Amino acid sequence: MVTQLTSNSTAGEFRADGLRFGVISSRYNHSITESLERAALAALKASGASEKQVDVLSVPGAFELPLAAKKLAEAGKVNAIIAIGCVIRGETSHYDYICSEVARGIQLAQMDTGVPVIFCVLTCDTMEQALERAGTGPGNKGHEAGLAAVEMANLVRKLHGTAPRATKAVAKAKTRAKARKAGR
Ligand code: INI
Repeated sequence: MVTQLTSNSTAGEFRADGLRFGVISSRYNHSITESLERAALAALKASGASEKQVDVLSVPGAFELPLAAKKLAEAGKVNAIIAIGCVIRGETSHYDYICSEVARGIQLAQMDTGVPVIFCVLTCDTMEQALERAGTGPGNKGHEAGLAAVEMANLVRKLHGTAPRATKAVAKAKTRAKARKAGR
């Protein structure tokens, strides 16, 4: 049977049943990150995740998110991770280094491990901008990150489920073709 790669069949679902999540929050700009964390946890809960299904960790700043995410992913206990941080542009180039390394590191962590790591790191010019993206309501980026985590966890689980079957089917077809050639 061919699985249709349409948005209906593989775009993932928004149910958290049977899934486990990791939430890693940076303490830097804590007033913002705690609001993002709250919204992410609320989105997980709204998707059906109980507290037992979610591990919450904390790191000093956004720069530490990639390593923590990679280690958590490698531990093999979660289906998706939400990496939360807030970097605000200052007078120096520190901001640019942190932003690019965090984005790159998070992407590497998910590509190396196969565990989705959702990028919930605000990169803002001002605290006002950060407050706008971490306010109450669905505009909060933590909410978006929670939903993305559930969707990606479902999608990866689904794709893992179909790959071995597809591989087996191809192997069987090859065996049959060989047997036909050999006249058996
Ligand atoms: N960490 C942040 O998460 N946000 C920032 O805005 C920030 N600034 O501006 O410096 C920041 N710095 C700390 C950094 O993430 C590391 O924790 C630190 O350099 C130790 O490695």
